[in-house]
Amino acid sequence: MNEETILLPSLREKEVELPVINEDLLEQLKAMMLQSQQFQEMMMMYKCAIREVRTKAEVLNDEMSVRYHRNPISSITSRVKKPESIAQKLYKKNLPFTVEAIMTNLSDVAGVRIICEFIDDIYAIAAMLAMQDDLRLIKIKDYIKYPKPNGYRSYHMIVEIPVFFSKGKTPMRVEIQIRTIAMDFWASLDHELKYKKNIDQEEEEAIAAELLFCADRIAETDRIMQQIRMKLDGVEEKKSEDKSEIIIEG
Ligand code: 0O2
Repeated sequence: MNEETILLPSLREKEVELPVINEDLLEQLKAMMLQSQQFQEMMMMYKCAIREVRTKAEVLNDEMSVRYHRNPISSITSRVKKPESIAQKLYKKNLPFTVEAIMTNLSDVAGVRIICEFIDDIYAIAAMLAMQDDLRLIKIKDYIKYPKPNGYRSYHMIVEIPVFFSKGKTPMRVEIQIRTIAMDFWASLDHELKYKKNIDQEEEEAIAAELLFCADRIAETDRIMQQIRMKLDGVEEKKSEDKSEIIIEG
């Protein structure tokens, strides 16, 4: 893995305040996007790219469930970014509000979230996806090895996947987030805090501190659960070895 593909924790400090788009302008942009045929087509293309990535993850899960008698993936969710979030991101990056700007510069319009039971499953799924030769790995952000200062943990991959449309093959970018059930549970509560309006700063800081405390406990629990999993796998392996050693006397 290239050094540059790992996001350095210092770059993720919360104090980096980004410009916030004015509500009226946001509504106008959203309406403009929704009326545009080109925008609708682009969103359809991203939805198709999501389907391709989901299928790849489902195939790996099916294969591993037959081979190892357990599902490494407990669930998969996906979404295309809302027009207002796309507009917000373009504005923050000082980019024009065009389909071309979106497709060239935004990597998370299509998002797939893969939820695993164990940390090792995250890395196994990520490696199995990365080695598929039709999938181009563009960027990795390992927020498990390098958690964000607020405690956020997840493994992010930006990939480019070819999708075959009537006009030909189009490479499409998809953001894949892979995390454990516990990390996902934490992230959904943290997400609520992020978007909570009318919360005073003192309370926000107190909740953020509690969330950070929980994130560390969750990481520790994930680690212990992984060790138990490995012990149980060891027991299973031993059992099947013992069975294969049975000598049938005639
Ligand atoms: P939403 O609503 O989930 O779409 P980039 O410009 O792409 O390099 P970006 O987008 O900040 O920078 O990339 P990063 O850090 O990989 O984050 C992308 C997504 O990860 C976010 O999308 C969230 O889904 C998730 N994420 C990142 N940090 C946090 C966090 O601290 N808490 C939670 N709950 N989720 C996080 P969006 O667009 O912010 O939101």
